[in-house]
Amino acid sequence: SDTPVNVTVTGAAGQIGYALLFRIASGQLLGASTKVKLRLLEIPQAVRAAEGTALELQDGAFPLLAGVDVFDDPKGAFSGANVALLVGARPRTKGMERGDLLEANGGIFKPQGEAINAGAADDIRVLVVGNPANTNALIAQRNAPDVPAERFTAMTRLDHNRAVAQLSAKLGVTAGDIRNVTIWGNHSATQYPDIVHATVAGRNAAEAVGDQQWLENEFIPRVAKRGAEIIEVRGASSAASAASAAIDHVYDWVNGTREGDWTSAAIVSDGSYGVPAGLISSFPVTSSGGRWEIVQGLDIDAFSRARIDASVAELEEERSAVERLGLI
Ligand code: NAX
Repeated sequence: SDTPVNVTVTGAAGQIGYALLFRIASGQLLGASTKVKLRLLEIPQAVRAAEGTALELQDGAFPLLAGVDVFDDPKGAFSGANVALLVGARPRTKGMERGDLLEANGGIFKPQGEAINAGAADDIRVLVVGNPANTNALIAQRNAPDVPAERFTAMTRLDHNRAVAQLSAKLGVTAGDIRNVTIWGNHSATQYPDIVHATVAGRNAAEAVGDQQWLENEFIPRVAKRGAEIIEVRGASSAASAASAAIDHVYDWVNGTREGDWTSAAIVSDGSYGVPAGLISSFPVTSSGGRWEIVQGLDIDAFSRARIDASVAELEEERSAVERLGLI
């Protein structure tokens, strides 16, 4: 269509932002026939750097890019937003307790939720990337009471893609041959990457691997701790892969998941699989008609149940902590 879609990106001057913005501008977020207008939000100290990125975006001469505006206030940045990618967050610094981290991020995601509530477009879709992503998404969602809760999501697609990649490497196939992998729970070290229902070329993947030791002692911890591995090897945290996963998440949300497959996204729980309603937790999901749906009816074995429960318990603790802080 000729009307551009307004895409707001926070943390635009950061390293994920740098990788993400060029892929959005090239049409990979929404498809090759949708014009986009970028609205970049940064803190005042980083606005100049964001403006530099805006100059580079202009120099890309992207046919679908209808404009780039830079903001230092959430109200302006989210005004008219159709898609919002919340990447900027307060990182955990040395000696910081989890409560301090949640409080500092509450100072970011509460006003951003309020600004989305006040001024975003009716079809707003929000993806939170900035950590702790699930609980930051919960804070934003609960501060946007006029927006349907289902429009707030948090990113576990990078974890999902990492799981697919590890499994495909183990089986000597390409990522596209793997289906029905799930990340459950929190985007944290407690997440549960689940291949019980995964298939490779139509065959059960766990059976094809045939090695429960590998699954428990290599696959699960490697996926859950992949972020630390990247930092150790690259000398900086995941950026392009995180941007790529954010693109995948929004693209699938808008355009649908492929037939016979599902993906993973942290969405507001409706109580499915015993995950308390209202928590933003990762599930196996399909998308069609622009809506996520939780895949129903999967058998959950005892091993999976314990892993899911542990990660969900962590999310409940985080929710209690932000309740105590008055953030939700
Ligand atoms: P950077 O530190 O490079 O960039 C963050 C940017 O956010 C900075 O430019 C900062 O000025 C900006 N910012 C801070 N507060 C802001 C606010 N209130 N409004 C607007 N902008 C603000 O971090 P980067 O590597 O880009 O990572 C961004 C976030 O993604 C981090 O929280 C990180 O932990 C998280 N990640 C989440 C992942 C996921 O799978 N969900 C994976 C990758 C990544 O680790």
